[in-house]
Amino acid sequence: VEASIPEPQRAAWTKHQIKPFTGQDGFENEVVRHVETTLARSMFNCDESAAYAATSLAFRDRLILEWNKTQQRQTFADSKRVYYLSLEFLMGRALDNAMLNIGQKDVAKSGLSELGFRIEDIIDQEHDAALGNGGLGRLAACFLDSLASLNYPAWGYGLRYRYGIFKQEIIDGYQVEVPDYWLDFNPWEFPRHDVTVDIQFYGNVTKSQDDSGKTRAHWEGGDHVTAIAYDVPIPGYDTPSTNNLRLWSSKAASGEFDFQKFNSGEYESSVADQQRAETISAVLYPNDNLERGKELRLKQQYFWVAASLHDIVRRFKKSKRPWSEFPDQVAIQLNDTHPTLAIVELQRIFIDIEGLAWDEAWNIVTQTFGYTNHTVLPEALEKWSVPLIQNLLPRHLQIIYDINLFFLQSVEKEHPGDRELLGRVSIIEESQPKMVRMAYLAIVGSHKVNGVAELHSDLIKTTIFKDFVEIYGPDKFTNVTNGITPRRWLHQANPRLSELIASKTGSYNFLKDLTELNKIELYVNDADFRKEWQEIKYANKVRLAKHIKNSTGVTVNPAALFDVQVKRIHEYKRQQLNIFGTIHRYLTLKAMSPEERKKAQPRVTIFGGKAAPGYWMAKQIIHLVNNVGAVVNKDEEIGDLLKVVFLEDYNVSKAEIITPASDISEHISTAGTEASGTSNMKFVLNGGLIVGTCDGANIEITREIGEDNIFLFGNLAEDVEDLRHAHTYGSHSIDPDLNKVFKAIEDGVFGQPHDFLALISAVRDHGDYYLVSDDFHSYIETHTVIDEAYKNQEQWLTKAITAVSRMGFFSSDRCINEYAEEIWNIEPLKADKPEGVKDGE
Ligand code: F55
Repeated sequence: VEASIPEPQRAAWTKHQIKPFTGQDGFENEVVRHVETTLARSMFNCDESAAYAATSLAFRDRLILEWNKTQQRQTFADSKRVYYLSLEFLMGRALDNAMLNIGQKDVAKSGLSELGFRIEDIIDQEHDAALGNGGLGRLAACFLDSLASLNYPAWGYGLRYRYGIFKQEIIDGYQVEVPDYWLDFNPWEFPRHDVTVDIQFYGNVTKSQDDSGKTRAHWEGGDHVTAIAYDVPIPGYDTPSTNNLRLWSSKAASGEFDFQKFNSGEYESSVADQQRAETISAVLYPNDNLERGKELRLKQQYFWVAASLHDIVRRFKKSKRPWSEFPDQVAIQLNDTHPTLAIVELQRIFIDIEGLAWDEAWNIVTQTFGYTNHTVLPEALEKWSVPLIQNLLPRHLQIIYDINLFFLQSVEKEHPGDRELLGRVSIIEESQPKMVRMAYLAIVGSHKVNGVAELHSDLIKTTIFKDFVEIYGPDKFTNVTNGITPRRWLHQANPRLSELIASKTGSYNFLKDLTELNKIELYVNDADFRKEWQEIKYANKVRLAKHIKNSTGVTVNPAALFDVQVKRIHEYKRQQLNIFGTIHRYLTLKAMSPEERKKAQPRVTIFGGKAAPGYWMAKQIIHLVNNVGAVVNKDEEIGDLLKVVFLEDYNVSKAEIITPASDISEHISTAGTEASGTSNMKFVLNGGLIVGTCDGANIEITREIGEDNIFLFGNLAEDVEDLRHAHTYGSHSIDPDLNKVFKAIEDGVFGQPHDFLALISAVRDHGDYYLVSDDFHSYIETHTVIDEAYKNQEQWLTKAITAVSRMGFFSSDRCINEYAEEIWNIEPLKADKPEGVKDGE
């Protein structure tokens, strides 16, 4: 490519090469230029939203220059790339992150100030990019940050939803969903109208024989939709490397057919076709940990997977290498089973389009893919009905059957006569209708399968994927414990703490090697350090208190213990345990004498999180929290001793305010149900302690920070099955303290009890699947221990500092390095330093 540009032209291009702005002056120059030309405004009508737009455009220009260089470098170096396929990227805001990663936030701050703006107000103008539900989507976003920061050649592939996760409003205590139209002004994406892929649906399959007598399948007819690429630059921290997130948008294929329709007066049906096509990328499905088998969702999956695969194959073909080298150039990671059709699509491209033999193709396919599992909950394991796939993707169904046939033949060979085993591991479930088990297809089509925390990885090996460990041996299954990016979750969310840590560790290098946090343990007894630490936590609580006041009207005392549970609302995450415990606290306070009350620890219990729109029980939990808040918060007898708030519309940018302000955060899932959790890591990294069950990454956090620095409670995963069995077949007695809570609810203390009866009967009458009663006593007791521990502020502070100093392991950088070594086999590709330039210059 490089050699094909003749010298004189090359010289002209080089002479006019665009240089990134430098210094405050250069930055201001760019802002004013964008205000006056790109936005066609002036200093007389530049409001905060225009200032945000111009600032973003100034930074976007810089990012795209580095993006170009990074992509050229990767192409010339011919290096292996990893492609992270995820239906969700929960990115949050981009401007603050871009400024910090490029190292120009100070410049922007003084520049904006000189132009008459406060940088915080400008940052606050940005609409979150909320293309995800929760942990799975946010993990993908943290991974992109780490991949770029560590200089790995990597692309993300996703869908450009017109509507991200809905905006949540709380009206009369109930959740109301409002559409999140976020694309009105999005300076962070580059439409690539020249990068398109034609995507086919429906139709039928015919067979033909080629000259050598081999049969070839042809997928013909059906509907066609066009995928258009939108690129989002992903800057690394303190490196010029800028990776790419490519999001696909759907639009009607502009074929002759439409044109004819249009001309023959069928204007309306031509517009309808267009709308049908655009529906594919219109909206993010708002369910977390639930799969509902809707055709549009399957269309989304295939549309995105097919566009991404064709893009990857097209890029590989430019290298003119033989197909056998495909896995040396390409690693593809499947974020859960949502992109599993990629396995089938690549096999189809190889055998139907490129003419490879089945075995040769399949060998390449399995070397290319890795699959990450994020859940053991049965209702979240994807299954697609055979008739649905047959209709939408007829050729893919044939290939799935062939994959299954060859797989079952190989199993039969190793385990002759074990028909039960064949039935259990078959990719096709023999139900009515038959179903395709996507996790099994993902396992069979990948060379590595990983869980996201140690307990979870052990559980998938011993429960849902046990037979596959038997078949493939244990080495195909591995663990990569999740991590979070310290750039966003410490440096950006908690700049003062980041600065304090830098002052003691000697630099900001801990943001690149988080294990350097251990250096602050030396200062755990340093009086000045401790004082400053405490002041920072207090300031963060004051900030959150203001947010609470503004958004809910409730006044909270920043000196109280802030107890936070923010995450998607789900019975397995047990917000109901928290609110029952909070009611118990209220009843206990009410029963106290004024003397006793004086000794009680003031507390603010903070909830936040969205319920899937169709998840009725989750919505009842939100309603109960709000009703309890309404009663407790106006009870003058209780005052500051207890406040209960539900924060509306929890999202990434709100998490950046909430996370640094917790004293305690709750990670209280029924043991064995939360695969990892990642907000647990964020809270501890910001100097908050955890109350949690022995579940997911809580266990590894405990191992790292020490059991004196975490409040664990409740039954263990290994006992859950027996307890559930006992509920169903033995006598099931409810914890007496919990019964008092139920009685108060039933007596109408928190409003009309009618709505809340289902929450009570789930525990009392329907087997208490999530073990709320079994863990209630231990939960209440642990909170009493927490109250006492918090009264000893000095000891509490020691715990918090010690915990932070030991959190190095939970960086997503560590996590990505493990994927790179164990699964992807890729190396970083650094930009060469210009000759004669030393580090630090
Ligand atoms: C979204 C859609 C479907 Cl169909 C299924 C699941 C989801 C989803 O959002 N899952 C999710 O967030 N899973 C979480 O992944 C995190 C990252 O690995 C884990 O920390 C967390 O335990 C797990 O629940």
